Amino acid sequence: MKDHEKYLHRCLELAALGIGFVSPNPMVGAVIVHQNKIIGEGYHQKYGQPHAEVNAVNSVFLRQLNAEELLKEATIYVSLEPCAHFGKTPPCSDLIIRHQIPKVVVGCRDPFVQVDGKGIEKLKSAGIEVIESVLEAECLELNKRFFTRIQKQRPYVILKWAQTQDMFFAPENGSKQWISDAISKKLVHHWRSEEDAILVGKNTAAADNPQLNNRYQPEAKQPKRIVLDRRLELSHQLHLFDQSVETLVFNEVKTALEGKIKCISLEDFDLFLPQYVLFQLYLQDIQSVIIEGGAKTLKLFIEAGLWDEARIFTSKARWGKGIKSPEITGELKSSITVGEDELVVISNKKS
Ligand code: AOF
Ligand code: ZN
Repeated sequence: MKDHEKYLHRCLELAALGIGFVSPNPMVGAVIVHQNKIIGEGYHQKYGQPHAEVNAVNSVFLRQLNAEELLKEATIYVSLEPCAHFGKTPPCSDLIIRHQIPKVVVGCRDPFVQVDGKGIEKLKSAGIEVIESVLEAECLELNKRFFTRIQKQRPYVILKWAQTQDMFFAPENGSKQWISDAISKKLVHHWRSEEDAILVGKNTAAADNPQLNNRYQPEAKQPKRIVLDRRLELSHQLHLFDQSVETLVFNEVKTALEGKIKCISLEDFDLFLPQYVLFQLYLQDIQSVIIEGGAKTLKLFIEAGLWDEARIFTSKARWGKGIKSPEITGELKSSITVGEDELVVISNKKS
């Protein structure tokens, strides 16, 4: 069992390299082992491109002269159930069967309707030994965005904000004032490349004129921008509308917008129902979203219980006045020091 866990850990490490590039697919890693030695490995690198198992099998052929023979005595470890369907690529379960790999160790099942146990069934029907649920909790955690999208028909929602020691979020006069440490800022930018989209409300867009990109790693994947602007009152001179990435504007006006700026209509009765907004993002294949403010927008999602994770930076500053930061309760996931700040991550077990 210990060996199974060791190789599955490697699968998880490999899988995680796909973060930001494979959405709305899951991150998947695969390792092929022959007589206790890794003879091949691979991961799903980019949406639409080969799956982890394909890359792992190909790597055996690149590294080993007698690949075909070795595979017949090998075990393939995969962090997610091998697929059973013809999607953008042929089924991975067929690939395993074709190469007569006799044993498959799987981290967790794939809930995608076209797979959902069918990959494992296919393997077993071909006489292949399948061991399931090794490091299952870790595999589920790795693909929390993918599972949320499939099981809840909405993106994984991450709330993010910074607050002062005395729980203030922004100055009362609506001006922009940086709260968190410079290192926290770099971390936030890094997070932006890990998720599909960043959402802000109208007031934050107008007051802060945010770029919502990862400026520290310009070569990294940049997230889509989402803004809630019911009456389309925001100036198009704002950074948000610079056409550098796809930008979705939720509004009631229903005018056609240009280029990469897209309009998503709200009916009067919809207001900014968080459910509606998230379902529209789901329809756009957005698998995860960071909600970066302001207080009103964050509260909307908190009150609806529609969030999965909150990442809150608390600085050492005390303001004594200002706009109060949102109140939130959930399960403490972690608490670390980032520069001068305290970063607390809370997860919502009830969402
Ligand atoms: C695997 N291994 O590495 C991944 C899997 O459109 P396609 O062909 O890329 O298929 C996408 C679906 O395949 C995706 O929704 C998920 O169910 C599964 N992803 N499966 O065997 C992999 N990335
Ligand atoms: Zn596959």
